Amino acid sequence: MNISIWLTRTKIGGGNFVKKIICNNLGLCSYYHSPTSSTTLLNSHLSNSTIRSKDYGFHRKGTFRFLYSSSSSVMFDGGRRHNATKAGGQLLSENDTENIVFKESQGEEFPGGKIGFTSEMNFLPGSSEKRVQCYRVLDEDGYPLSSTTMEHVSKEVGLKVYSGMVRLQTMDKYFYEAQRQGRLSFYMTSFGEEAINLASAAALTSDDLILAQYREPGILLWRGFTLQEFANQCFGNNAGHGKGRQMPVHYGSKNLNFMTISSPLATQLPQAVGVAYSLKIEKKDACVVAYFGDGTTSEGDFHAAMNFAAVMDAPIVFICRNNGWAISTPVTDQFRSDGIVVKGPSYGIQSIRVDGNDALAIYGAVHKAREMAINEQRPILIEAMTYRVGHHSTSDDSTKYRPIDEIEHWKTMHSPITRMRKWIERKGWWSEKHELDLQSDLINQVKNAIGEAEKAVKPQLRYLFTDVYEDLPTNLIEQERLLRETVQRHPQDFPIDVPL
Ligand SMILES: Cc1ncc(C[n+]2csc(CCOP(=O)(O)OP(=O)(O)O)c2C)c(N)n1
Ligand SMILES: [Mg+2]
Repeated sequence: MNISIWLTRTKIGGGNFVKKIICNNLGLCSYYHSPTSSTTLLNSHLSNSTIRSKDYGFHRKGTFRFLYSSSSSVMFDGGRRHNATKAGGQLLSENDTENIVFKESQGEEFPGGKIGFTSEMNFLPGSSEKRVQCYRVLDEDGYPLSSTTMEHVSKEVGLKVYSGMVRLQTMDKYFYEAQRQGRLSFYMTSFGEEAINLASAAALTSDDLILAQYREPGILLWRGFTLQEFANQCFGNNAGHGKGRQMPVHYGSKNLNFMTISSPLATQLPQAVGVAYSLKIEKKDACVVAYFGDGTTSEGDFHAAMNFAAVMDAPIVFICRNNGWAISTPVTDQFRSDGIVVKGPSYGIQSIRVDGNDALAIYGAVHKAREMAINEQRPILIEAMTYRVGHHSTSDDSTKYRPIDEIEHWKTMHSPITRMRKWIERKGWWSEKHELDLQSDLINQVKNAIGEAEKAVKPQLRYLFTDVYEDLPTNLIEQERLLRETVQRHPQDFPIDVPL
């Protein structure tokens, strides 16, 4: 039996790389390694007895095994006899086997590609005990990890990301309070998820189109949506872009390439792929970025979007904010997989898990993902691990279904804002004085915006029916007539500040 095995370029310890291993059914096994050319060639002995072996993986020193044709075990006995170790006496590590691509003479050209056969009945495991690790740049104290690869962050970007996070937090705090005082009908905060918001926005260009869920207003903030515009939308006044036709926090901005939020979960995802496909057709130097929560991945639209993006090679970056909760449903009741990141490869999508409370990790991963999506014309999935520190919305009290200690722990020990502040302070870019000035300035700006939005005139009743059709269809003309009649009959049931 002739078998060729290619091992892709893989770090195998000691700074050396295995680039290629070729195995033939020879009686001898020889092995050599060249650190300078980064090439390793292995001619290995393949014995029938070892093909039948059920003992997969590594065992004693000097022997290593590979999975063959997805299930049979092929043992390359590079043991003591043949001295099958790398330069420096190291054995190939278990990780090396993960990158092996097998090609063999047996098998069938099924539609979609050649598949080898096995005599063993093996079911693929549903999940792995070893969870996918999280890419991180800064530790909890804002120190870069010693071995981390980090995208360069300029002082300007670093400070803009940090002050944007504080701006978002301050806006959330005051808008939330305004809702508690009965001045706003509804609100949703992004507490704890400020880094995902601002650092991902910073890694994009303004040409990249955003289709978000609802906990990502920081992207708009980054792009220049003003506090007044946020307040106008939330108060549903005449100056708001939606003229009061949407619930608060359903922002949108054509100028800023930010598609208006819609409440039904995951509906933005297949749409986002369609938009990405249009960018591809037009050969634009831009991608689409679609945001969504962990709970949203249970919707069919998420899966449709992933597959659609993969087969169309659409330039899109999917960013899942895994904050642990979908209102009161914990992730443990949401899926049995190791989160979201593992779902990507099953659709053929390159994926990464990132520490969502580390602004620099998010910045680096999104920057790279954007580059790959555009240059290689393909979708990328990012799972950003975080925690929803606030209640789901103002209609929720999360202390009813999760311990207050847990919330406090994430709020105090894993704050993305504190972590970023420590980093910029250590760089000498930020001080206590800067912080105090920023805070007081922001508080004034937010309070003013709320005051102005509250005073502004409400949209006229007729706007309920405009802006969709050029000529109003007869059913809507009829609905408007009925509405006006009803308001006249029951004026006490309608807000007095809405001009008829
Ligand atoms: C199709 C659909 N089903 C249910 C809801 C009600 N709903 C609104 S938000 C939400 C939870 C979503 O959780 P997740 O996607 O994790 O986002 P998070 O709120 O945690 O940011 C649910 C179930 C909805 N809006 N749309
Ligand atoms: Mg969630």
